[in-house]
Amino acid sequence: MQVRKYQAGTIKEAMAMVKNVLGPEAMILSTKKLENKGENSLFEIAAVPAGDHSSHTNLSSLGEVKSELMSIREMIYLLNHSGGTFERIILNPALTNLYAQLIRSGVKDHYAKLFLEKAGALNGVSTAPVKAIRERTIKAIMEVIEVRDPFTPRDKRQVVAAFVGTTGVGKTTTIAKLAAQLMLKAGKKVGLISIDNYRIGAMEQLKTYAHILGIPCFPAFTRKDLLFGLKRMQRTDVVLIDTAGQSQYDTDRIEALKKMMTNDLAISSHLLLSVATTESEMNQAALNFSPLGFQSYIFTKIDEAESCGSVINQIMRLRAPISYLTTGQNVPEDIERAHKGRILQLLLNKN
Ligand SMILES: Nc1nc2c(ncn2[C@@H]2O[C@H](COP(=O)(O)OP(=O)(O)O)[C@@H](O)[C@H]2O)c(=O)[nH]1
Ligand SMILES: [Mg+2]
Repeated sequence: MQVRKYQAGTIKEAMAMVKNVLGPEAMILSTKKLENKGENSLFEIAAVPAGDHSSHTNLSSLGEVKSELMSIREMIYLLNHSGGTFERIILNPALTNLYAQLIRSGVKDHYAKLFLEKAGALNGVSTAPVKAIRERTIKAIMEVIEVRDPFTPRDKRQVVAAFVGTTGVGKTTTIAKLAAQLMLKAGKKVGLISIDNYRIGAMEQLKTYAHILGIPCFPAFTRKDLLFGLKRMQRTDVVLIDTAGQSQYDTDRIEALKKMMTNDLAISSHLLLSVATTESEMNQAALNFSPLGFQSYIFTKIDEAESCGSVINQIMRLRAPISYLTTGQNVPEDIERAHKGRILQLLLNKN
């Protein structure tokens, strides 16, 4: 392995030198600021040409070494996408990697920066060991993630939960998965209601699932129907309410849905957001459905998403607990109760 060193007045210049000589696939081994007596600073990058870094490395440490290396291509990407944060942590390779993982997962730079700041990673020259700062950064991320399972309360009270979100996000499928899980794993008595206040005929799919599971399912075109259905299912443990026909752009319809469900009825709302959509669609849906006062997020289509940073961005923009994640089209398997560790894993490993 032939290590080469390049020096320049700024990290960017040094990086450009490495790129020109060794190519964009070259691997960075270290970056440091040299002690020099003059007024100008001097940076040094140590790198190896592409392909050279693995030739003499023993196999057991290869994975470890690889995860600490970063190609010039990635470094330049981060320099151009980080709004200044990257320059501040680049001299700390271990943190650079954590930061890079967050950015590659789609976490917005200002949130990534906030976590690093909270961990004390951006306070000039830190004396704390890198491992401790890394742990503190992860802790800062964990602190903003709140998980809760609103469908299996400890006490005996009945849960009535409406699933809201834009058409196609996975409401009906998620209700079917959850109904099955609650019945089979938690031994709950479950009932279903389908609110279809615009008579778009979205009932059949839910009815089919109810039939397979052998549980009651009532349609609700009006508030009166809804009250009737709830009354008939008084003895169930959980009533899951499907809502059809609202997209994030239909603010009037969302208002109408609110009118139908609120007042004296103790119905909680849960907002489904697809991780496979764009960040701005996700944000718009959350804002427009917020009059319903949703009590948890359910993030769907994790399996289709290239990365999961948008989950963190969303809870940073509008704080609410996460209850469930869905991971595929299979009913009832592809649903998971939200866990902090899993969300962190999605954030740091899935790129
Ligand atoms: N890949 C994937 N597809 C899903 C997931 N959840 C739902 N879908 C699919 O998304 C489509 C719309 O789902 P549906 O439940 O009808 O959405 P609704 O309009 O909100 O009721 C269906 O084809 C589902 O199979 C998921 O977690 N992953
Ligand atoms: Mg539906």
